[in-house]
This record gives sequence, structure tokens and C-alpha cells, in this order.
Amino acid sequence: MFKNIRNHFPILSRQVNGKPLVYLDNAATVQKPASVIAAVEQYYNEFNSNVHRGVHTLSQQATDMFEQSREKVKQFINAEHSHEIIFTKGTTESINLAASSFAKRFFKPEDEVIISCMEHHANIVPWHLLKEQYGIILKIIPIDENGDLQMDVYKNLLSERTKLVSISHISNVLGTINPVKEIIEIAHSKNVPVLVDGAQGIKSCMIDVQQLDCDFYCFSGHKIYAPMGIGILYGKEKWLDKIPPYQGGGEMIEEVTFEKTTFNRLPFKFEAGTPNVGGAIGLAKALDFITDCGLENMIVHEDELLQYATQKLQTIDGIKIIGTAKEKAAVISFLLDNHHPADVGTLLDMMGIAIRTGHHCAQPLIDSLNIPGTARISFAVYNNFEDIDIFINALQKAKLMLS
Ligand code: 7TS
Repeated sequence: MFKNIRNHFPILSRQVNGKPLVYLDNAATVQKPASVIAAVEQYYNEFNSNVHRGVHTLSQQATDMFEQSREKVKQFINAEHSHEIIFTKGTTESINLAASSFAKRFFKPEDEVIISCMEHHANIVPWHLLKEQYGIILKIIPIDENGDLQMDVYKNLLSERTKLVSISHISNVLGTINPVKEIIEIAHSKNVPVLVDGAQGIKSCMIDVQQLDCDFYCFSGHKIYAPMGIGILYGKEKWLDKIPPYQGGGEMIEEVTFEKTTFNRLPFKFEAGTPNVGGAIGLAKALDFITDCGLENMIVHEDELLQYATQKLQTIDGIKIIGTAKEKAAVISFLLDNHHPADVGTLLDMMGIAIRTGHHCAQPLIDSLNIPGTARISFAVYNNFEDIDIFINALQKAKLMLS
């Protein structure tokens, strides 16, 4: 389907350790198409200027491009209003922003927040920080042996005290695609809002925030072909209006005296300081790239790679796949015999293959599985069956070298 797609990605033509690069670490970050790199370069060459402030031409042009990017994100996730799109540094900042502003307005001691056993640290640590500050209680939805959430336990965890459910759309370790629509419906039936950590979901699912009816959706540009340092917090207007600013500074004010500040309207209330304008412009180009490819086609392609790689991996003696949920995105965690994942990763790197090893910033999950970590491969649009064949071959060599 994506025959010449690799030509769009300059980095794929480089060698690593004398071998052509095979990049299988896409859950950590994806590579950037030339069009995105060119858009960022063009911004700095021709338009660089601070936004929303200047009467001069450059500033107006930069502002237009920045705001067009917001509009494009709005369309991409089908938000109702463009002022529901807040630019951040990435998923981590989006979750921290939503969590801390929501807490300031709504949390009282003993209030409960529900997360799951498979969360990334970005959706655990902010709640720990708030636990110290507000005395809230964190409740954890467990998983079953396949890596699916135990939904019956979830239903029982919801109580009068639940203030928020904060849940990953897709696990970056197990690949499980969580039934977020159902999770949201159940929470809403008890008037509990839901934040979705979409760091992995944004690339592997068609997102329509109105149809999902999520209250917040967080994602990073760098996982969808855009530059690093730009991300999105989507929030329903009704929540963004109620919760206070996250940081204070320029841009987010209406009026400041030495006595007090009144705040700007949405979305600027949440965008203190000079934003990453080049990043936002790169994000808009990345969304164009995805739209040109067709996100649906990309998802089908990645699913084909997932099926092919899963099947090939299972032919190797001593492979254990961690995460076998029925609804799974293109992420495969595995163990090879009882070798440490880091050793497997290092040997593959010597053969030009980039995979990720370790706890993947999901230490509580890894601990609960009683394993030292995993080796993980994950796919993007430019990967193909040949990449997987090279990887499988190299893994067999690594197995021999390690035993
Ligand atoms: N949530 C999930 C589910 C993630 O996978 C990640 C990053 C984050 C949050 C944080 O995103 P950031 O862009 O703000 O850093 N996941 C990974 C990973 O799996 N390997 O490196 C980063």
C-alpha cells in the first residue's frame, strides 16, 4: 500500500553500525517526513516571529500559521471549538496541566481518581504529586492475563468519591487498545469526567473527541510525525472554562496590575509564554501528511505488520510475548528465553536495528508482571515486511550469541 513511502523519510537512508537502519522504536517517537522538516525550516527562514503580539507583518504571518495549525488539530480530532485545543509541550505537559488545574478547582481530601495498572508514568506521577498536596486517593483498575482491563472491577471502583477517571487509550507496553468509549459511558453515568492519555492512541485510532465524548484528550506531536516539543491538550469548553490557569506569564492575561491579574479567554488562558510556533507549524504539516496517506490506511498497514511480526516471533523458540489483548495496536513487547532485554537490544543495535528495552516508563505494570522489563518493537507507516524479516533474522542471531 505504501510502496514509496520510505522516500519521504530522509533518516531511513542512513546506516547504523555499518548496517541500513531498521527503525522499530516508533512507540517512543516516529521519524519525520521531509515535508515536516521543510515546513519547520521554512518557518525559521522566512517567518520567525513571536505570535499574537506584533503589528508587524512577520508576527501576523506567524500568528496566522500558528492559529491555522490549531484549526487543523481541531478538525483532525473533530473538536467542537478551536479554543478547546491547547498547545503544550506534549502528552506529559497536557496531563500535568489538566490534572493540576482540575485539582485546584475540584479536589478535596479523600476524593478519588481512577487510573489503570498499565499507565505510563506521565499518568501516574502527576497524581502522586497531587496526592501529597490534596490528600486524594488513587484507585487502580487491574488487568487480566492477556493485558485487558478488568472492566467489572472498574465498575466497582467508581464511587461517590470518584472525581476523575484518567486512562491510557493504548498501552505503550502491552499494545492493548482500551475500550475508552465504554469507560467514558460508564463514568459519565455517574457524572465522573474522563481524561484520556492518547499518546499512543492518536496514531493508531481514528479520534473523534465528540463521538468519544471524552472530557480531556492528551497527545504529543512527535508520535504522529511532527517535531518534538509540541503537543495538545483537548478539553471540553465546559471544563476549560471552569478550571484555573496552569502557569502564569505573558499571553495568558487580560489585564495585570501589581495587585491582581485577570485572565485571557480560551485557549490563551492556558498558554503562558512564547509557544513553540515552529513545532505547531510542523504539527500542521504532519497532519497533512497523515491525511494524504489516510489514517485508516495507516492503521490497516500497521495492523498487517503486527499480525506478520507476531506470527514470525512465535516461530522462535523461547519467545514470550507480553500483552495478547484481542484489540491490540502495533506494539509488541517480548522476552527472549531468560536473557535480559537490554542485552537483546544491544545486540540488535549492533545489527542496525533500533528497538526499545526496559520498563518503558511503566514500572508499576512491569513490577506487577514480575519481569525485569521487556524488549519492544513498534511500527509506523514506513515499516514493511522486510524490516520484520531482518529483525527476526537478527533476533535469531542474538539468541545464538547469548546462549
Ligand atoms: N503516555 C503514554 C501512553 C506514552 O506512551 C508516553 C510516551 C507518554 C504518555 C508520554 O509522552 P511524552 O511525549 O510526553 O513523553 N511513551 C514512550 C515510550 O513508550 N517510549 O518512550 C516514550
